Amino acid sequence: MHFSFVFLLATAVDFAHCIALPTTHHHVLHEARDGHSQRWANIGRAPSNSVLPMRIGLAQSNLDKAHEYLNDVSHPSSANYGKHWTSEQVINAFRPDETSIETVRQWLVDADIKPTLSENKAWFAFDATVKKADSLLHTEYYEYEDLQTGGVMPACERYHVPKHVQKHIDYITPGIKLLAPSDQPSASDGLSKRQQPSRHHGNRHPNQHSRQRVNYTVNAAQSLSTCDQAITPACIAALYQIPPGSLAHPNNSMGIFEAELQTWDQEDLNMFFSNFTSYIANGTHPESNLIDGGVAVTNYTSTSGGEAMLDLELAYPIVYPQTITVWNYTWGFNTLLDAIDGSFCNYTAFNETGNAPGIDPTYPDLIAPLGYNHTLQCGVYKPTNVISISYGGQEADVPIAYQKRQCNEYLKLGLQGVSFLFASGDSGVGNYPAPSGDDGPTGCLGPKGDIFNPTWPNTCPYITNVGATKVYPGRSVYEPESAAFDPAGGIYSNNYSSGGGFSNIYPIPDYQKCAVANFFANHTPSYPSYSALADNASNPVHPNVTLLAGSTGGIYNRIGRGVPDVAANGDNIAIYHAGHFQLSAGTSASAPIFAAIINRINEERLAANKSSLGFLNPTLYQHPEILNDITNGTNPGCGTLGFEAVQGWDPVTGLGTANYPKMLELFMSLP
Ligand SMILES: *[C@@H]1O[C@H](CO)[C@@H](O)[C@H](O)[C@H]1NC(C)=O
Ligand SMILES: *[C@@H]1O[C@H](CO)[C@@H](O)[C@H](O)[C@H]1NC(C)=O
Ligand SMILES: *[C@@H]1O[C@H](CO)[C@@H](O)[C@H](O)[C@H]1NC(C)=O
Ligand SMILES: *[C@@H]1O[C@H](CO)[C@@H](O)[C@H](O)[C@H]1NC(C)=O
Ligand SMILES: *[C@@H]1O[C@H](CO)[C@@H](O)[C@H](O)[C@H]1NC(C)=O
Ligand SMILES: *[C@@H]1O[C@H](CO)[C@@H](O)[C@H](O)[C@H]1NC(C)=O
Ligand SMILES: *[C@@H]1O[C@H](CO)[C@@H](O)[C@H](O)[C@H]1NC(C)=O
Ligand SMILES: *[C@@H]1O[C@H](CO)[C@@H](O)[C@H](O)[C@H]1NC(C)=O
Ligand SMILES: *[C@@H]1O[C@H](CO)[C@@H](O)[C@H](O)[C@H]1NC(C)=O
Ligand SMILES: *[C@@H]1O[C@H](CO)[C@@H](O)[C@H](O)[C@H]1NC(C)=O
Ligand SMILES: *[C@@H]1O[C@H](CO)[C@@H](O)[C@H](O)[C@H]1NC(C)=O
Ligand SMILES: CC(=O)N[C@H]1CO[C@H](CO)[C@@H](O)[C@@H]1O
Repeated sequence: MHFSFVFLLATAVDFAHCIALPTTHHHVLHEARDGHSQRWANIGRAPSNSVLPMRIGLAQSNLDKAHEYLNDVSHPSSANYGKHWTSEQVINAFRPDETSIETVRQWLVDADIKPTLSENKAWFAFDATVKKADSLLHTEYYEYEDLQTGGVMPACERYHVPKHVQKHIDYITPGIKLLAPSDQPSASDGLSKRQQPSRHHGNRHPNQHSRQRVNYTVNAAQSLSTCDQAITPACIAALYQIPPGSLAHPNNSMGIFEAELQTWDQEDLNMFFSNFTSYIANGTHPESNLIDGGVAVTNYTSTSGGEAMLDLELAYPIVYPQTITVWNYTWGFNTLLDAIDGSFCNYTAFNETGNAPGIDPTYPDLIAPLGYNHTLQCGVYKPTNVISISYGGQEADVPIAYQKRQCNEYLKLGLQGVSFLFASGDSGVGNYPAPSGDDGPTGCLGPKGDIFNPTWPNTCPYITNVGATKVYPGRSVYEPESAAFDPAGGIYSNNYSSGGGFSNIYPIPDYQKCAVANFFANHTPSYPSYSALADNASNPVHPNVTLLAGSTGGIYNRIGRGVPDVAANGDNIAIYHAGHFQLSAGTSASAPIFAAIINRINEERLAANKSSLGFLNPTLYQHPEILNDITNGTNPGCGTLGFEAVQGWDPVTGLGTANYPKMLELFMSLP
């Protein structure tokens, strides 16, 4: 168990001489929480003299231009295609402007607070007693106990800031967030493995009791005639026409993200290589970039992670002889982003914590028995050109400001030439029903539990999302695949269905407008819809879909960013894990497959002295002909069949699966 927050014992600034505070009518609501968490118990008012380490994140400048900047280096018809920025250029382009800094400083100084501005001018920090914070933000701080871990953290239901200050503030911590750091698939922490989530009740020891996947007997590892039963590396190479790799540029190791409790096992890898890919040397293993106490390798088979083994056994056959780098750390995407971009570290935090208390782990962790008791790692690694991530949660369970701040960071890394590929989710248009998911008995939203529930961070427009396809029994690798659906494939006996749908936060990005318009024009879903977006100012609660859907009875949004962008196989995947052959499933498989293909294309571009690809979507949507369109299947959820895979883009399989020769030809033709 570890806490994300502890009360400071230090003495606070002396507030004995407070001047009069602004009156309520000048204040406006900045953030409010939807009180549905069953995980946290309000255990009473926070003691008025305890000290809160307050952080005020300032609104960044030029964010309105950010999309344009990104497009300039990633749109195939731009003269600046591939001319990625340095991290210094990125920092300078977005630092908060002087007006924001001065307006917020003046507000605090008027309240008799002496704030410290962070080095990159992104944060004000100060210590305040609960009493002081209550009056500053016209709120009441309470203590909440995490019923799963026993951790206690302060938070409020809502807080207010002066009207003239509001637009200069991103968000304030501690604030409305009550997101636990260590229990994986809980929606209240927003992070779960896409493939076989298992519940780790607040400890750091492997405790996997996920559903055992189907065992599998290898009989013809190189044969393409059994790909309808088991997807082997040979099947994947045939499906996407990927030739054997031969290049290994020193700066093109493929990045894969693994969160806590995911170890890889050398003996498992050796057995897999020996049976399926004899061209990969026995003993081949990833390099580990250990973040904040992540631990590298184990040879103890029973604790190796299904997610890590799946990711590695899919990516190696495609990228070899290139290496793989595992970004290993305990929890949260922000810690990864901190480690590969030091400016993000300072941007989201100040001094020792670096991140949002309550959402991200706090380091040094002096409470957990095996906690990482050093400072947060900032900018210690250079990001890999490609990062594959098979973890996520639901958009409805993560505060809007937090999501947007993190989404901006994906944009900034895209500007620097990094491609992020995320698994789109395994529960179709909704979440899994409780208890597997944390969004109630249906896993869907609204008072009737019938509104589609898109995934996080997938709706962020600056990442590439990968949905899942499958080869149905009796079909061959030379026929088009279908959207993945497998009643036997989900966790806790739930159906497994490829994640897809529309954001309630982000509008449809430019690069996707035609594709989505075509989908609605030619294949209008039969369900009622609504057209609304949540934003911080008018609707500070996280996407309150009741409010968004209004009284239309609509169950999905017509004006939100569509997910996924592309697809790759994700059912009946042959792996070797925990000492035996198994079949695995999930968009967890799809992301590393597509990411490995992108890594191969980068390999060729680097060999030709070109840049890495960076943000992929503008090119993919401009050139759908480089993908195999998937037109069969649906992604059930929320008591419906979900959306349909149709001709052109759809919210089930996106633009389709990779056609490696066509992708290579197009991307090599770009500057
Ligand atoms: C969402 O909006 C509805 C309608 O305005 C309101 O009744 C409900 O309380 C809101 N939900 C939350 C959790 O704020
Ligand atoms: C931040 O850290 C510096 C040095 O470690 C210290 O002097 C300063 O008081 C800290 N500020 C806050 C707001 O914690
Ligand atoms: C798969 O095989 C292993 C080892 O032979 C065995 O322990 C496990 O129970 C089997 N699982 C199933 C679902 O048959
Ligand atoms: C790899 O990157 C390093 C530092 O970023 C650079 O100095 C080196 O020249 C690169 N290597 C090649 C072969 O491009
Ligand atoms: C990542 O680090 C954790 C400890 O934080 C360790 O248990 C796990 O084995 C590591 N995973 C990988 C893939 O190296
Ligand atoms: C891999 O090499 C190790 C040590 O050299 C050996 O013990 C093991 O049997 C080999 N594994 C396979 C699958 O060939
Ligand atoms: C397995 O790991 C232990 C330490 O964790 C080490 O002593 C042992 O030699 C390793 N075995 C193999 C086969 O690598
Ligand atoms: C982040 O801030 C810390 C402490 O203020 C500083 O030491 C470090 O250099 C900063 N890193 C970057 C990349 O700005
Ligand atoms: C950090 O943890 C290690 C191992 O658990 C322990 O030996 C060390 O004393 C700890 N250091 C601090 C400062 O707590
Ligand atoms: C799984 O999908 C089937 C349709 O194939 C449906 O009848 C069933 O209710 C679904 N089960 C769950 C738990 O959603
Ligand atoms: C199309 O998808 C359905 C399931 O939705 C499946 O039963 C059927 O076999 C698929 N057809 C082809 C040609 O793969
Ligand atoms: C079915 C099969 O080919 N199994 C082989 C997998 O690899 C191990 C190690 O090389 C062999 O012992 C098995 O025969």
